Amino acid sequence: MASEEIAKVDYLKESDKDFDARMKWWRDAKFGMFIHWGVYSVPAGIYNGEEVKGIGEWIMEKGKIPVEEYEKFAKKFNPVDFDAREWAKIMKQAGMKYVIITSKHHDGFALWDSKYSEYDMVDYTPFKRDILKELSAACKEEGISFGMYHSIMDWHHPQAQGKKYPKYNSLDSTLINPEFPEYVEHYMKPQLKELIENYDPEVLWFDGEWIPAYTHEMGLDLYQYLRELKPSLIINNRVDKGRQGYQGMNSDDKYIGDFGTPEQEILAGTADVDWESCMTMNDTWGFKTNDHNWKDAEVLIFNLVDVAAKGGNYLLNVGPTAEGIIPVPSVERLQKMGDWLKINGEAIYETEKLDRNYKEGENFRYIKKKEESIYYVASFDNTAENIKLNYVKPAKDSEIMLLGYNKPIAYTFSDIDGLSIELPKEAKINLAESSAWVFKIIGEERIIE
Ligand code: FHN
Repeated sequence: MASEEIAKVDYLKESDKDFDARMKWWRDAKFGMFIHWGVYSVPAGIYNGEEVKGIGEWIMEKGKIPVEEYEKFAKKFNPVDFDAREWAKIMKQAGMKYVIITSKHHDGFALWDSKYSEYDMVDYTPFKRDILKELSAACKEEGISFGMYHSIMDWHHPQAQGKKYPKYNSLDSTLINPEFPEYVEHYMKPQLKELIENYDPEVLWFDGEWIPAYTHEMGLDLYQYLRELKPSLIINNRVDKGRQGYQGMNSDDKYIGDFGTPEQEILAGTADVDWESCMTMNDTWGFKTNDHNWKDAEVLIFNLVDVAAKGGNYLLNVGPTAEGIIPVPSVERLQKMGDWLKINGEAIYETEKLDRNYKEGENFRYIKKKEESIYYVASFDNTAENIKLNYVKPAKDSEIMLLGYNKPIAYTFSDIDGLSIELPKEAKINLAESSAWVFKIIGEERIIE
């Protein structure tokens, strides 16, 4: 091989060993923050005095707002209260280990200072600051891995689904802009290159891949291109065309992508591939003034535990306001999750699913510590006097602990009756607030044929 030819690595054929090494931090992290933030937070669900139905970041499409009209919102986007350090502290306190923020959503607006477009935070708005530069630096300071969501669909760019095509409805199967390959090669890929070079993301989270103009071949090419730019980069399955709708998993191994992306739902069971469930706290990704349908913190904690027991990651969304504030109801829920994780985080981080059973009935979830014979059982019904468990066997003479309670818990075990744990009354007092109690058991998984 000529010395000047560097051996090209084929990242589409990565070894399991290299893949596992690259995914390790992400698998251990378990819990991340999704941030949908952009021009759509300015109208915040309302256009011409009318409530526009649907998710807030789709207001341009759902409200049939012409590009020239929508650009006026960009001219008003001035998040004077944005404080990247404050956001990073909220993530840290919540126990979130990584963040995925929209660099560019379907509306085509860039949250960074792009040299390929004036339609960006620095050149187009009165704010004139590079959001991604400030947030990536703040996350690095807090030890939070930084990632970006990037839409393949673009309702602004004339070579994509923008101006030239007044009907930019991405769901219109006849809408294939003949110039889209130009957009991919001379706009999307250069913008992605500057994002990688300037903000050093650990994850790229693609979306909008469903448009007919985008092909499987483009997906394979884009994945290889990005891994060559940054070999350690982790890229979701929406870089390609294999996702099965909101269920989020690839329909076939031929499609590329490092993890599946169930959306607004959790897999019904476990999977043999990596996956991450992304969800909103209310009903919208981008901020909407009138969406107050917030999930309780108990539901969010249950989701986190359920996802971890099934071997996945949980990506929980916040939609900041046009002023740059993460809504108070979101912050309140994240604080409660962080408080729960301060006591029970060892049962979530650096864990994996059991070989056979991830749950028992509806109120118990089993989770195993990686590379250790430690099993956690999360109990969502703490009214009972004692708990019967069949899928874990304590090591002989070992102690069973209840996280957050300082005394060993009384139990009995037999090969016939399984494990029976008594719930101490004073524990109920100590942990009354907690929505999920976690028992820590040294032992082994008990397989019942
Ligand atoms: O169209 C997007 C939507 O705006 C949002 O970004 C979600 C969250 O990932 N993904 C797409 C809908 O499937």
